[in-house]
Amino acid sequence: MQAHNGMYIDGEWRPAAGTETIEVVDPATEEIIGTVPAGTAEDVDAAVAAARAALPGWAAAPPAERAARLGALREALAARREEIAATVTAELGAPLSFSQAVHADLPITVAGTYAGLAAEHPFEERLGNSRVLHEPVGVVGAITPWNYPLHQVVAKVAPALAAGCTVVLKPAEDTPLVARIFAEAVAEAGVPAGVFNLVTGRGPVAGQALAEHDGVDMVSFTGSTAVGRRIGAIAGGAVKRVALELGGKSANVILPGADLVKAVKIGVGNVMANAGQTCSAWTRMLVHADRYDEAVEIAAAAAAKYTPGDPTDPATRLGPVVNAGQRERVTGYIRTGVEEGATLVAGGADAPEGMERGYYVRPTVFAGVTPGMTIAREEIFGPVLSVLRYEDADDAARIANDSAYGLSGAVWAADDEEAVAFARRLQTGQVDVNGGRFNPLAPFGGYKQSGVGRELGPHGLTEYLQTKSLQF
Ligand code: TXE
Repeated sequence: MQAHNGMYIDGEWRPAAGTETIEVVDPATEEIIGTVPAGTAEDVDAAVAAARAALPGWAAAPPAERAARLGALREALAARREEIAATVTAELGAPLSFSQAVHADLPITVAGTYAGLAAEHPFEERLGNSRVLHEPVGVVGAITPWNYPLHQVVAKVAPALAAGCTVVLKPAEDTPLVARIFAEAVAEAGVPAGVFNLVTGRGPVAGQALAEHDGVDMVSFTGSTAVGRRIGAIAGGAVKRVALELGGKSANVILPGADLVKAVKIGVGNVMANAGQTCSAWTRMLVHADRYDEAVEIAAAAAAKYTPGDPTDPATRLGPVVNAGQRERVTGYIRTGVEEGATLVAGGADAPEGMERGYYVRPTVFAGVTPGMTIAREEIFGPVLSVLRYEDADDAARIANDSAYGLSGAVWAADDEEAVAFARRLQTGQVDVNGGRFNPLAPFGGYKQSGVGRELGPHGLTEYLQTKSLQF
């Protein structure tokens, strides 16, 4: 049990202003594994003041110096890989193998990309008789969710620091322990005091105080669309920069010429990863009517292999969901799917056999899902796949785009050219083509209600810059 009472402000761990705490629960055992302070507006004030004071020095630091600090941060995180993985497994419930390969290694990679980009980015350009300067936006308030707790932090803090901004981070209530490890790594990397500050706390208290703070020039938020709307309204009212990465209901479109077995199996794996708690998950699988029954059979068999288990066991591929509320939400959607007439072909709302403790949900696949059903429209954020039928390519494009969201997706076809032609029709921020590999430099973000702005790579860096032109 780790009992912490500090916030990382101005380069040191300071006691919180108040005495309230947040309990961190292991979702596999339901045991309390730690406590962190529930920050108040007073803590946010102190952190923002530190970030403002550090801003001129950091903004003026040569890009090579910022790059060196980010390189050191990458190394500090890499040195703590196993601690990061074990911590994310304990507070989120992600299987250890996934925590190592994704929750630890992905942010380490992303920090490395920004060490490179900080040095290489064209912070100045010439345009006719003008010199255009790309300057840091200022103090950034970063508010992050629990689903990829370190990645979401690094995907905001690394580009902000590369751009010359300073940051106050408010991580999610469920997963603050890995954020503390991140703060320690920042300190080890020699990032100057005040450039990065951490305030743990509750969304409506510390999060809201941060978003509303006059000393914050930009809010970068990842989380639910409901809270994203509020943050957007606050930022709009104050005319401050905002970046929002919100929910998704992405389509995995399997065109008739595709390798069906591969497309379906990878599609199921995509939804089961992280117990379905991935904003970009391909939760709607679209299959041509002629191959629909075959696809459903493959999907059901593939899902059944994701036996829920102890996330600390290296063989486990499906852990619990993050908390009791999330389990209620996910099983509620499964019940709604059944009530609205979809057919359960794998899993269901009952607790998995033999798992008395822990917030486990069975790997679930629905067939006979039509585009109007709740499970085809709302983000479930659990290990639940809906398989939908289409008649032809126009029908597939219409169903795929019939969503308030537009974050991600996939297209499988006989060849890349056909898949790309179809991908052009999708209203979504990214599309995997025939099982494409993840690229940490590629922009990530949403069309429609999935958000505003892009993360990762040079596009992610640009979000934290504002532009000044000098005419000669
Ligand atoms: O998110 P919240 P929750 C979706 C997913 C999930 C649902 C609820 O569908 O089931 O959202 O998750 C902070 N002012 N996603 O309730 O509340 C909060 O403290 C300022 C999608 O956990 O949006 C946390 O740090 N901040 C998603 C962060 O916002 C506030 C990832 C996100 O929490 C606040 C997570 C307020 N008034 C959930 N209220 C994705 N896009 O990946 C809360 N927060």
